[in-house]
Amino acid sequence: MQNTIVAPATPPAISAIAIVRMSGPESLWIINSLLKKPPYWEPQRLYYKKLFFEEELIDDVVLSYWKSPKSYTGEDMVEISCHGNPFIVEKILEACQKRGARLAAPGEFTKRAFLNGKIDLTQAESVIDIIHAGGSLALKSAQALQSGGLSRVLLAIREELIDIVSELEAYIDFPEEDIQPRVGEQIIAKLSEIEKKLQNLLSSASLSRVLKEGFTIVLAGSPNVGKSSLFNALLKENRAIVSPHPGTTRDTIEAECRISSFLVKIVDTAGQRQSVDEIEAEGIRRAKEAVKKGDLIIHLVSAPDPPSSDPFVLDELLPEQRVILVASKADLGIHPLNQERLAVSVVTGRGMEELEEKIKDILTGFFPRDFSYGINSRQAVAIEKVLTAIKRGIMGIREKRLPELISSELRYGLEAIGEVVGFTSSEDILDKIFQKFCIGK
Ligand SMILES: Nc1nc2c(ncn2[C@@H]2O[C@H](COP(=O)(O)OP(=O)(O)OP(=O)(O)O)[C@@H](O)[C@H]2O)c(=O)[nH]1
Ligand SMILES: [Mg+2]
Repeated sequence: MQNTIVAPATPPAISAIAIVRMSGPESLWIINSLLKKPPYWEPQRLYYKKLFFEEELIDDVVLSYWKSPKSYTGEDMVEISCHGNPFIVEKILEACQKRGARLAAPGEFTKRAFLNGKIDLTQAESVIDIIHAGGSLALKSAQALQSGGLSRVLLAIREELIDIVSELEAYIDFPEEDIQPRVGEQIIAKLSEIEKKLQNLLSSASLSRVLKEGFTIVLAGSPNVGKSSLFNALLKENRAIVSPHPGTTRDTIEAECRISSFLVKIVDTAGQRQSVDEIEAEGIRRAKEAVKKGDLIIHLVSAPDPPSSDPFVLDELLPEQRVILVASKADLGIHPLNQERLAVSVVTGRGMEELEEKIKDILTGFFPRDFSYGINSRQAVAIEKVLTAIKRGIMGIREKRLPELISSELRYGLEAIGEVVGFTSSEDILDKIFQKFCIGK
């Protein structure tokens, strides 16, 4: 752990500037060994220097020094900005390694920051979310976690739990005494408050999934109603084959794009009809699957035609699923029975803005007004454990169990909170978290 690590912090591509980072006690010594005349280092200042390895010029670079503990990792760090040429980056990495640094593992800088107490585990996890955020709400959520939003809530709960546990454990010295009913009621009230807060946190887990993976929007309807045409129009790219033959789309086709500030995955499906063709039948089965998994369904009919009964899609929607009813090909006229639907034409562009606006409104509606961040699945599993402990605690008091039994339930809850913020974390959990990172972060 004490050794010095080095890694590129920028991707291996030709660019204006590339950055190499080094962290560990030998950082300054190593960089000095690559300079003709090392400067008098002051932390967080920039130095313009020529970098050499054994008399050979590597590159003109800008260097900065971050002195322990005031650095990202908490250790001595040096950052080297060089010309954005992967070959130069390679040379710098090689030189640092020959002087004793070792190539960092993915996420090792952030892991060191965690191990050195610079950040807790939820903050470390948020770093990867910040890097991968695909929309402004996802970024906002990651930033709230980064600033310790989740830890603050959990640590406050932890304090309250510790108080309750010590109150309960005071009874252990007086085995003949029961918990007074009034005290029991007070503890139940406090635990119920905590229960509510935990439930709130847990309900944000599914939102966090859609923020990261994107909302799934599925286009569904009978053959030839213009699903693939709308798919292409939403993507602003000619992805799916469009043809006047009903049954053109066989397989489901997915593509990612952004609508407003949301990352979305749009799925084009095979038109729903009774089919004799084996391949088309499979496509229709897949379309139904896709509809079941969609966060939002756009159901299309052809505007000029009388609506045919379309038993496959609308009847199978889940109650929590949201639907936008669209009448496509509106440039060809609108049948009176389709008047209620949103009229759209990919030929004239009619209704496209309204459709995107509607999608945006529905996606925004998935989030509570005061939405701040979404927890990830690891955090959700541990918070679930805290919730179970709290529920058992409440039950224990109601059923007048021994105070030490109740307090030991609550102690499980404390442990699980420790798991989330990283007070107790096994090496495999850390490995699992940090291996998702990129090298150099
Ligand atoms: N005039 C007009 N024609 C359209 C419009 N949208 C689609 N079409 C035409 O309708 C036909 C069918 O369009 P597709 O997008 O392939 O329909 P689909 O629903 O994907 O059809 P399947 O894949 O067979 O289920 C094509 O000839 C399109 O050019 C529109 O807005 N206006
Ligand atoms: Mg199609």
